[in-house]
Amino acid sequence: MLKCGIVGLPLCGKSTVFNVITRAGVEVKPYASGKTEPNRALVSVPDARFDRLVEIFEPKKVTPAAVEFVDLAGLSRDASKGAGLGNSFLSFAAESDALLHVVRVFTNPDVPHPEDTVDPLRDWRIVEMELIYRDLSVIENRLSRISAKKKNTLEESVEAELLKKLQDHLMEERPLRECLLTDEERKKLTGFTFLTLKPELVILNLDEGQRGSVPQAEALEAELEGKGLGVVRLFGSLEMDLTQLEPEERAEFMKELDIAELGRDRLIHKAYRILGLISFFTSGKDEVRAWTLRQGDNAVDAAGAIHSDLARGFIRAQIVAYEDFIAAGATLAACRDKGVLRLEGKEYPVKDGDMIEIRYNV
Ligand SMILES: Nc1nc2c(ncn2[C@@H]2O[C@H](COP(=O)(O)OP(=O)(O)OP(=O)(O)O)[C@@H](O)[C@H]2O)c(=O)[nH]1
Ligand SMILES: [Mg+2]
Repeated sequence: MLKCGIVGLPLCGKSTVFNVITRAGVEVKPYASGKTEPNRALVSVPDARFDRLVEIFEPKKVTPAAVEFVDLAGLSRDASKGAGLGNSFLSFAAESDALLHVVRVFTNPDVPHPEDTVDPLRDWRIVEMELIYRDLSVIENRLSRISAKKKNTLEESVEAELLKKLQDHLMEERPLRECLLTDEERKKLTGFTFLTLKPELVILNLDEGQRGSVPQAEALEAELEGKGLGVVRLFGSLEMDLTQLEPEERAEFMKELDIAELGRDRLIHKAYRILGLISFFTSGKDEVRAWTLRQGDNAVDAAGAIHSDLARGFIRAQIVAYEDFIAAGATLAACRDKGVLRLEGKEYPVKDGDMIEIRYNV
């Protein structure tokens, strides 16, 4: 299951954003000290194509694609040196596939700010530095373990060389995602769970009054754009209230407040995209299901996602793109007539929206 960890300074609105995304209704209050397990929830990825397939096949069972979101304790300045509650939660961030980084833009006099003033760019940098320091300490530990050995294998020497390159990069206060790495080097690093190598989506948490030009938000947006990081504006508190309403009531309320679309759907889509994920579908009378793969995965990976037997006994994959299926009249027979139903081999790179049936023999 793919995971998104929610990070940010204390009291920036992480649990609020978690509730917006998951509709879980977790209590919004300062993270209780002594709490050792984060809030977690599975979220179905909204997908109009999937909804359409359900209408067409009228299956007994429907299973949309899902991502797990994890609500962590706030990271204070010096968290990596043990300050605050957030440090012990860095391990949960490390096991995430991507980070959602919440930054406070709202000015609520009732909610104290750990740095006293509202300054999104500064706050984003503080947390980014904590992530960098944590990666540095992981590298230092590993390097000292390697150098403590009397004799190193060639593999260890190569690894130490690579880690030193990353260390130099981090020492310049730059995240690892900005470090040029070959595919081979990346492969060597898969055993590590570097935080600054993970895809990151920044969420600006605004008050509903903060519309149009918000100079403080723009300063951070400009910085992130330069770095190629995704950023989304969200009215955290307002959207959390909206999640409590019935759909009709919600629509009415949104009209009154002049809100065109829910930030929630936008956010989930963007999170899915920055994770580099794609969906493929299996569909029939029994079940319509959306499956998650990484961009670049092939037909055998798709088979393996469904069941290891299908990967082992893989013969061919029967594939039609969702758009072609709909255009052909939404039956496989019509797709066959039009020649848009194809048989593909193991190496076929699966595309977002492929409808797949695996032919196998075990
Ligand atoms: N006005 C306003 N208040 C907000 C907004 N988002 C969060 N708050 C308030 O800020 C306080 C903290 O919100 P949380 O979502 O608990 O923040 P958190 O980051 O999870 O806090 P910790 O887990 O303690 O680090 C609550 O009182 C929220 O009601 C917002 O968009 N606008
Ligand atoms: Mg919280």
